[in-house]
Amino acid sequence: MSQRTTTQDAPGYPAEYAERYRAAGYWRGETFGRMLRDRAAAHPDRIAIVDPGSAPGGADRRAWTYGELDARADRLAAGFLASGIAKGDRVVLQLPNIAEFFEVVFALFRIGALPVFALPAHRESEIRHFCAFTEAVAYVIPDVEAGFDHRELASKVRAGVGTLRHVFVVGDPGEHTALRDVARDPVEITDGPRPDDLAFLQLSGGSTGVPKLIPRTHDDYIYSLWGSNELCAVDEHSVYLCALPAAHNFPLSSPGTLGALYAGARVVLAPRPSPDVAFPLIEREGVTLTGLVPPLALVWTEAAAATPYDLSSLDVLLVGGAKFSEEAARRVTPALGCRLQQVFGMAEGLVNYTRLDDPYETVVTTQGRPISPDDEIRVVDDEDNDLPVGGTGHLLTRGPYTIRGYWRAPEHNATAFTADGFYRTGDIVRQTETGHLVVEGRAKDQINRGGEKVAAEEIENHILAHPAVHDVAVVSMPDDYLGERTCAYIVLREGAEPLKPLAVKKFVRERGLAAYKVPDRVEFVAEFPQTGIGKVSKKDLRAAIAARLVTAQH
Ligand code: AMP
Ligand code: DBH
Repeated sequence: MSQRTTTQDAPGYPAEYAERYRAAGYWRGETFGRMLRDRAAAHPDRIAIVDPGSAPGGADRRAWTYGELDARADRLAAGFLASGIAKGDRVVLQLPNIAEFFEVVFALFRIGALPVFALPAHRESEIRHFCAFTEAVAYVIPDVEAGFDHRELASKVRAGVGTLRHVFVVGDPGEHTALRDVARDPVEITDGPRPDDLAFLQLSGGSTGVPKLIPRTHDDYIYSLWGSNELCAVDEHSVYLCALPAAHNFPLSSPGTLGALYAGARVVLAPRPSPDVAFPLIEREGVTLTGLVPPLALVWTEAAAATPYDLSSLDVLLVGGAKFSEEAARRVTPALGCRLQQVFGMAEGLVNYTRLDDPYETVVTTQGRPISPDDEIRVVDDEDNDLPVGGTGHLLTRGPYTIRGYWRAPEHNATAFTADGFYRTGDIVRQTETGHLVVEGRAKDQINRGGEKVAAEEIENHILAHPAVHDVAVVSMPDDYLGERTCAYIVLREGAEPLKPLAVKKFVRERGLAAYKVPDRVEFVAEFPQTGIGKVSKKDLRAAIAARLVTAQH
């Protein structure tokens, strides 16, 4: 098979590595389109996707078999092709946890068009960037979701992005095209994607002004799926509850909905992750595993004590996306009666799991070890010198499902990767004798709000656009529930009218940002503390806000 070489869009895997990963059996030469076809041929009548709907009593529950999902993907792929969507085109996808998510994704996979996985929370600023930067030809949305009309947003974005020819709407299309009208009689696709072609663009939580796009291939991502399935005991009898937003890398692939489909298992879509929605689904659908971020895991363990629902089918709860405290981790099994698996992953690649047969102490005190024997891990000091085992330092990684560079970001890639292709994760870790990683902190300029990543620079750029603002620094502040929240420190312009914190929050919201990026707290100061060489000392700002929060509690 020929090798997908480095393109102008993104660096690929060097040939010697690609050969090695194939020879080791990690890259199986599969594509997502082929994968679904094979499963549908092997067990057409098995249920693939359960969408519980929103009507009381489950009146609009939908259950699609593998055969049905396969046929739907074929018909929609034919419709997309007829609309002029071609191999390599980008399509921004912003759907909630509904069955159509999978119909669209597999239709695009079949053509070789690349879904760009926006989150339901994203708003005009992010969506415009994704559409413009990727030169997307289509944008797929729900009509109204969580009270927000995505069609209006789509109209605005479409007016400003020349490449965007189509807006497909699940539900009432308004001035756009109804997704249900797109499907056509299936056509044979002869030039679909190859296993080493890109499958989609995933989003990075990032640490820069705009979110970076992560190019993943069929080969590499599919390895992360079956590798995860083996470690999480996912097989055809599993029932995976997708409680987090389906587009996020964690519920998509660790082992997630796509891992479950790879295994021929059943995916159940939760419209919301709260216990009042998820617990009845666990009982009714016989859910065996799911994944949650730490704040939700806490809510579940508290709610389980008083729930009337039978959660006994739940076998494994994966928790990741942000650091899960040891104290909280110890509560999971007693409260929910299931096993805990910690997962420390990133959309750029590397995923670590505690193993189901690890000693309990390891499960509650570490964030796991890599999926693959060929995941290379380095823990280094500030000068990239390797530290002895047990030392705390920067995590660098390279391996069979970790990207070698972001999409169309050569300048950023020059610093985000080492010359020999290791990804600088920005995480500060320690590795135990057993190879398990413990996340000790973060070097990247990012706030991890209970699994939702906020790049400080992105928010700073928006706040700087306010005419009264001279300078701004966004930092994390400790929070019992989310782990961290965001605090924006602002220096006002000389002579500017005083601003209220609420006005700053409103300003950011009105610039069209996802709600989780609006600063939780705003502080005004005369000047910023500085480091030795005169840079803003975010370390001192973090310490200052943490101290104020402690004082406020007493
Ligand atoms: P992203 O690159 O946006 O996919 O976000 C991945 C980042 O989330 C990692 O680099 C970590 O900073 C963080 N993360 C994910 N899982 C965990 C975890 N279990 N513990 C601590 N941090 C985590
Ligand atoms: O936070 C993440 O991005 C993440 C967490 C757990 C992830 O991408 C994953 C597992 O695959």
